Amino acid sequence: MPAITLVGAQWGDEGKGKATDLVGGRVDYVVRYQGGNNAGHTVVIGDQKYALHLLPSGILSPDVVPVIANGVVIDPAVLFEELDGLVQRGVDTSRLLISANAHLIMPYHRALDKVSERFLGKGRIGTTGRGIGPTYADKISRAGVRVQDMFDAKILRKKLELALNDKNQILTKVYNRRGLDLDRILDEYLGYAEKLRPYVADTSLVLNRALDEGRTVFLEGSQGTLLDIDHGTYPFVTSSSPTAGGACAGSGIGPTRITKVIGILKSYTTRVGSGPFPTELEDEWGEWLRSQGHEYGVTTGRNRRCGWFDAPIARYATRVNGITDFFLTKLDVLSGLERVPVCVAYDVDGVRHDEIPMTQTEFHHARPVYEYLDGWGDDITGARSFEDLPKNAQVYVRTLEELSGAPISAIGVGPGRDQTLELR
Ligand code: 2SA
Ligand code: GDP
Ligand code: MG
Repeated sequence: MPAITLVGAQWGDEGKGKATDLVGGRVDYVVRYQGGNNAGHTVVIGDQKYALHLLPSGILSPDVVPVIANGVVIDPAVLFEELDGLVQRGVDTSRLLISANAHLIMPYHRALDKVSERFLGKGRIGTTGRGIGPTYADKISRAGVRVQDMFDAKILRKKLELALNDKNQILTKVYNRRGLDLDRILDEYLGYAEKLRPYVADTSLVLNRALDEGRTVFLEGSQGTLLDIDHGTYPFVTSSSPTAGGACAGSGIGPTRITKVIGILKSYTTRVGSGPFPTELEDEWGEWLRSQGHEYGVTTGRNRRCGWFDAPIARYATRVNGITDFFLTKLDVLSGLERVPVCVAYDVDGVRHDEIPMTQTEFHHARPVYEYLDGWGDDITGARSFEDLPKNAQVYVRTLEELSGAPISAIGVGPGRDQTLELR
């Protein structure tokens, strides 16, 4: 059986958590392959709402093996807090597997993330402050600390000594902050080691064996395509590869095993943090979308920036991820509009661009070219098939499908598990 990848097609918060939870009943493994507790995935089951930051959304499905793979960065304190919270709510978390190669977020990563953002002032990225960027920076510069390092006190001490030599200099000399104490960090992380040990596995081996045995592996992306370190709106991106290519490196599964790439696409656009956003609405319509769609950060509670649907972005996501199917979410949020603007291209300094322009400067200058579709007044949260949707909503979906370049195979009309229309 195949591996399936799910990616966010915009700037994150498209509804990936709900989509993953929906397939949870049909797959055997759900794998996080990048990012860390910067993610905020919401799953609503009946009257219960779960906000997951680090754990794969599949943890809520009793027959799924949830996996935190090598490409993820782990803050152990957050991991145990999230696990304990679920256990208290009666969720069985014992099946979780964690890669020995995943990197650890250390206290100095969190400190550096926060202090460097403050230092950047208006030029800040708008990170979640969880230490994600500094942890990946250490990984790439080969100075990171991995899960397996926690099981050898000598190695952990040595790695921490090396790291703190450098980080404490930066914290004290560059940012005028207090340095961090090695023994305190060592004690704290050695304390986590024994709690973590039962979960640790060679996850790449486990997943490949599972595929050999005909099981289905679902690779759950966090954040989104435009936040990708390579393909996103750099430098206003996260420090990992949420795009479909990242799923292979982040999990140790070869690309030939992935047969389907599902793009999660919101019926309009949102973004958290700084950076270009051509369809952003800084007027009452932006506020309308925010309140209708409850667009507030799941991790930080920040207001999400809101705008109309942007087709060049959806096309770009189709291209860089090789999307085979879209799951269109939050269609219900647009109910009540007389007409719905859709950005079909950009005007960049007087020149029409049908695709995302090549350079950052051009993208910063991009102004949306809108076409207007007729809206629908009816509440659609009770619709259970495509035919239940008002005609104008059907036209909206078909237009987005055509503009985005891949078939829409499911539509979300509410946050609940049952509020989904399957098209094929
Ligand atoms: P970071 O912390 O280094 O990954 O931040 C870098 C950029 O990536 C953005 N980012 C996100 N964008 C949308 N949603 C995210 N998760 C949370 C959510 C966000 C929240 O689901 O609501 O609660 O604020 C997420 N995580 C990272 C971030 O805004 C920066 O632009
Ligand atoms: P993720 O980061 O992509 O998992 O998305 P978030 O959980 O950050 O944000 C998506 C929000 O939209 C969550 O509050 C979901 O419960 C909610 N949601 C998902 N799909 C739908 C939908 O089709 N309609 C509505 N109204 N809400 C949805
Ligand atoms: Mg989110």
